Amino acid sequence: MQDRDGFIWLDGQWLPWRDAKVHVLTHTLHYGYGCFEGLRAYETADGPAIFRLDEHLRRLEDSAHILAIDLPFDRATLAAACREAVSSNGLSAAYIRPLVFLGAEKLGVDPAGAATHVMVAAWSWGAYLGGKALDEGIRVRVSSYARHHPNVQMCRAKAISTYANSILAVREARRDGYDEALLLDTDGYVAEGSSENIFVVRDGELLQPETTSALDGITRRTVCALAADLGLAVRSKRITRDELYCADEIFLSGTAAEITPVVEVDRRRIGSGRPGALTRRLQQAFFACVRGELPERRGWLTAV
Ligand code: PPE
Repeated sequence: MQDRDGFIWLDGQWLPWRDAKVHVLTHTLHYGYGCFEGLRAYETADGPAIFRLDEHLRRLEDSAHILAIDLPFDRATLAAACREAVSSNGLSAAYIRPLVFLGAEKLGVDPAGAATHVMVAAWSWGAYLGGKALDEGIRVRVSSYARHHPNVQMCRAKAISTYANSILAVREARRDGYDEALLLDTDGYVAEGSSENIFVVRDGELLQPETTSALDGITRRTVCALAADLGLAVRSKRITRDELYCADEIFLSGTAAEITPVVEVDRRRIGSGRPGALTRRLQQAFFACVRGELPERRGWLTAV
């Protein structure tokens, strides 16, 4: 990632890509305390536009607030940095990464005295789970690791430290020949993928887990709204592992993963073993939406 041309925003300044560095004694590098966002800009008929920019920045503020970190920049400044990260790097479509971290002013677990820093970078990032994932679906395994209990790590914050758990899970899954991991909560109910929320379809009904141990995903909220547009209600409930096995359709939602069908869980075929009809409809609505083709949803796009 480091050896590229372009510009990265750090603490209010645009730096040449290769010069956007931190010291090895950076607090967040040692203890993982900080938070981030992931957004996408899509190509639309009116040029590149960022999808749900305001919602993502609001979640970044919420994440910082949960971690009791004072953000040194307001939403308008960060919004401008996100837009410019796309335009100044000449991107027509992009993944955008704002990150809040604590600096190298001091070490020791208590971060008092470490300054808060914010960076924003953008680059081109294709299909997150591989080229075929969106069309053909993926194979997942239920992880041997549980997702965080809300009193261990609060999952409403998109905190850097929650991702060590995601990394353990995804590495285990990939080593075992699967594409992605699904994590249960500490009570044994379905929580989320290592970096996606999950939806389940059974008998025409769209179900999702409650978000106690899962990120309150913005793509998840988008899916709920698009389902409502199609006349479908989404029900939030506790979902068990065997409900997954008996689902007609399963899909994952996330900014990076977009809408990825799941065709196998723990070596059990889901539905026909092909992406389901409802998954396809929601996928089509989603891509139409992010590309600005749904007039009633253009308000979710911010021109770059
Ligand atoms: N759960 C987790 C744990 C998660 O990381 C993400 C996003 C989601 C749910 C979906 O949230 P949303 O993007 O708001 O719909 N994961 C981000 C990080 C991916 C990465 O590898 O980095 C993302 O998709 O941007």
